[in-house]
Amino acid sequence: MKFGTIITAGAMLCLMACTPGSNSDGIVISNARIKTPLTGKTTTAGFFEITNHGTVQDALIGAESPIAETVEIHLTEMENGVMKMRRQESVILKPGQSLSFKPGSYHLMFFGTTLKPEQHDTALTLKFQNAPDVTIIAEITDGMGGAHQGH
Ligand SMILES: [Cu+2]
Repeated sequence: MKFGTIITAGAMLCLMACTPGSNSDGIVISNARIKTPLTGKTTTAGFFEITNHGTVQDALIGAESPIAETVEIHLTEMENGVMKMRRQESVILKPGQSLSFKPGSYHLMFFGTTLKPEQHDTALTLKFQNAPDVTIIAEITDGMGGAHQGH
């Protein structure tokens, strides 16, 4: 019984730890996904989780992907009761800090997006102030409901 439990926990850990991309500086990115652009639109949003397992502060300073002409870092905030988003030059990652890029918070914005028919994933490269780039595979999905109204 106990053995089975341990195996299950190990398998779950693997699901979370074996797919993410990471670099030698201990920045780990997981659960990357990009919204399928709405029909006729070329702008969309992308999300992921990021953790700085390293011992020094770093910062996310940009992103790129073969599916988009440009990718920006955005932050959605409430301002006088209205949701607004602002482009961010960088996002600080303190040692040990985890950040969730998600609807209504930090997110990536893809402009000039073109997908091949039936394309289900794409490379996504994240750039850092100090650490080397990290390239991961992001899933392209529409199952994120209302993630980024206004685009
Ligand atoms: Cu945005």
